[in-house]
Amino acid sequence: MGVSAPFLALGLAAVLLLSRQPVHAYPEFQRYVATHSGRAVNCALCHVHPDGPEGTAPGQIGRLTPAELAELGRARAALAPGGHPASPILNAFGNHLVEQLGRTRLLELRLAPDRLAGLLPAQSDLDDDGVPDAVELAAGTHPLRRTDGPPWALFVVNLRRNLPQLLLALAATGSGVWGLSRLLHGFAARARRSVATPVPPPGDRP
Ligand SMILES: [Ca+2]
Repeated sequence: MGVSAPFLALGLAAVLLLSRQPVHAYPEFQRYVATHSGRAVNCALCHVHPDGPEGTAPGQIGRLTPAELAELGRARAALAPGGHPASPILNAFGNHLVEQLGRTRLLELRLAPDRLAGLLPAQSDLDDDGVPDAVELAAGTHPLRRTDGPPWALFVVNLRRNLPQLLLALAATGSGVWGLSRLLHGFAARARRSVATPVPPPGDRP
């Protein structure tokens, strides 16, 4: 069944309206994460530049080449999930959000930023530090920095990942300590025997 002309025009108008709106960050998410995590969170959570998309610094709108502006336009048209956006003003996490949710849903979520983390794939872990993106978002840590994460979660993850090496090191250390103690014990026993049976002077020997 074909799409009627009025609906097509309405959809096109909606796309144009969304794609022509002023370019700016979505500070509602940043404010929510900062407030509820107690951590300082800037625009670098989702954008290339920590001051956001507007300006002439690298990663901001004023510095984009014509090809990058065209890529930006394609990314901004990714209204539905799965659009494979590659916005030059967003980092990998920002593009991941658009990929997973679509811009329409993200715009809606500005009114309920507390729901964003819960809508991300549970297993998604862009920096492969073992802490899912959703957990990092809720904790206010950066989903693209392996060394930045909830301390206890990172400790548990690293403990699990390095447990075999840790057990080997403990076994090697225990074995070394046991061997050294046996060696010292042998020296001590030999010294005691020497004291118990003193060597007679040369003139007293048979
Ligand atoms: Ca992570």
